[in-house]
Order: sequence, then structure tokens, then C-alpha cells
Amino acid sequence: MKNDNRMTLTQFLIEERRRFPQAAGDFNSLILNVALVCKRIAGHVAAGELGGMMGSASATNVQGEEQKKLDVVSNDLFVQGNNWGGYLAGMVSEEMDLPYHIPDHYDRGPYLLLFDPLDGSSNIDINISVGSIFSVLRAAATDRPPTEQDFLQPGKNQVAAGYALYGPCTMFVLSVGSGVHGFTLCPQLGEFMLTHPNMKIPPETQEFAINASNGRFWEDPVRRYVDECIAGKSGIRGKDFNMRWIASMVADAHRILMRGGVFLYPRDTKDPAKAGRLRLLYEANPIGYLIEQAGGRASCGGHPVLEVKPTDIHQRIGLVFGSKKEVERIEDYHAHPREEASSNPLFHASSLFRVAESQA
Ligand code: AFP
Repeated sequence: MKNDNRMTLTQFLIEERRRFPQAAGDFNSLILNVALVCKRIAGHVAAGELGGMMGSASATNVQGEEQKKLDVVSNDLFVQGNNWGGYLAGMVSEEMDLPYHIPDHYDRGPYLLLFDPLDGSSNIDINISVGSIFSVLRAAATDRPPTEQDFLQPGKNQVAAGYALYGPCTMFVLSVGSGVHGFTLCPQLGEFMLTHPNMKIPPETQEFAINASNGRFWEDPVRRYVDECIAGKSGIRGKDFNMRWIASMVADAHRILMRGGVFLYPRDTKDPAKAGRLRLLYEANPIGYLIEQAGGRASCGGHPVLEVKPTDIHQRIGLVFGSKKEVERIEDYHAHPREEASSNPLFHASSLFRVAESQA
């Protein structure tokens, strides 16, 4: 196994820290403990049914969604693996209604940790790749527990973000503000080894990812973009596209980081009360940070997602990310709607005129 000349995550972080001579080491401790938590989760995922962690926890989370056993276990591992270290002032999780305050018998520190402990958990029982997503912000104060407001920072404020992908191999993909770097878990050493330094997203692509079953709920700019991809070389794009949809955003994001592509989970009319499916603070922002650090673009359709000022810790948002030129095209369609958009029944999905248009 080609490991001897590879850098470990620890070595990488020590090298990175040299850029910040005043650093106290809290940041590296945080990242390394998050990585350790992800190794523990990887063990439970790999055990599958043999580990007794499959299936429903017979509970629902703040999102009103059914919790899997591994959702609950993964959340507990994140909390217990990070609350003692003295580097956090608090945590926010998809699985916890309110911000988690560091217990009084532990020191508080300068960072906030936000996470989706198990993303894609509807895939866990069918043995499809799932992941964990995390985001790191600076805390406004360490002499008091953080308020909800302290977490409501735009994604551009993140000082680090990353994910673990529990796939055929377990990977840890991280940015600390100087590009995106991928680490592969070596089962023999139990270490994350640097295998994908400086990951970059090609600016163009021929692959898009969207849950097409929501098509009838899409706004016209999304409908227009997807129709043009499907029209392929017979349409205005002049090239054929491929489609993927894993329903684990971490896995879709990893594919895009590895070979380009565009991911769309737009705001739609399926549930007008919901501003989107994905959550801003611990899904869209960390993934968006990684995508932009890798030279891609992350948008909520009309403007950069990392600029959005959050209003609630569990806020949902529409999300489009990936190859820069594709995302810019989608943003342009939002900024310059078609004249005949949606109001004219001729342009409804099933109309003959639309088929003619998409062949144009
Ligand atoms: P779960 O964690 O509930 O499976 O949701 C995963 C997710 O938030 C994201 O990872 C997927 O891209 C998206 O939902 C899939 O949504 P659909 O099930 O509507 O396709």
C-alpha cells in the first residue's frame, strides 16, 4: 500500500498551522477530533446490519423527519467527541432543536461547530454511500454560552468546512481556507492519508444532478436549464449531458469535486412553506465553501449562497453548486427570465411548443 511517502491529516494540519504562528492549536485539535468522530461513524456504517445500527430510531427530529438509529448515534458521537476539548463555545446540529452549550465543567473555546452528522441517512439501510458534513465559525465570545444569533453568520465567515464520505473507501475532504484537500482512511494505520491535494472543479461539465421527480414544481429558470441539458446536442447546448442523483448530497458533491458537474436542489413549489430541502448552516454553507475553494460556484439560484445572512439555525434554502460556468448560466436564467416563462400555457412541460423550443 502506497502510504510511506504520504502525509497524514495531522502532518497536513501542522504544516498549515505554520502559516499562523500565533495559533494556539485549538483549531487543529478541533479538526482532528472531528476526523476521529468520522472514523467512529465509519466503523458503524461499515458494520451495517451486523452492527445493529440500521433502521429507524422511532423518533423524529426538529425537521419533522424520521430519525435513523445512526442519525442519533452519529449526533451523539459528534457532541461527546468535541464538547470536552476546550476549543468550542457551542454546537448546532441538524438533529438538535437548539444550540448545544458546552457543559460548565469543560472550558469554552473560540470556535462554533455546526454539523449534519449523517447526511443521506435515507440511504443507510440500502447500503448506499452516506456522509457527515461540518462547518466551523468563530465564536463572538467565550465568556458566555453562545446565543442562537451567534451562529447566524453568513457562510463566507467559515474558517473551515468539510465532509466525511462513507463510501467504498472512507474519505475526509477538508478546506481550512487554502484550497480543498482529500484524505483517504488507511484501515491498517487508522489514519487519514493525503491522497487528493488541491482538488479543483472543471469550469464546464456535461453532467447534472437533480431529483427529476420534482420537475412539475420547478421554477422556470430551472426547468429551462434542465430541458436544455436533456435536449443535448440537438438543442442549444450542442452537447449531450449525463444525469446522476444519489440522494446523498455528500456523494454528489464528491463526484463534482472529482470530475465536475452541477447539483441542483432548488426552491420549488412542492411545499411553498419550505424555502428548499437543504439546510443553510450545516449543509449548504459547508458544501458551498468547499465548492468555491475548489474553483466552483455555489448559489441559491439568484446569488452566492455564502453571502446569505441566516435568520434561523435550521433555515432551509435552494442550492445550486458545481462547475462555475454552469452555475453562472443558471444564475443568468434567474436574473433574465424568459418572456414567455410559465405564464403562457404553451410553455408548460407537456406542450408541443416546448418540445419544439427545446429542439431549436
Ligand atoms: P436525508 O439525510 O434525509 O436522506 O436527506 C439527504 C438530503 O438532505 C441530501 O443529502 C440529498 O441530496 C437530498 O436530501 C435528497 O433529497 P430527495 O430524497 O428529495 O431526493
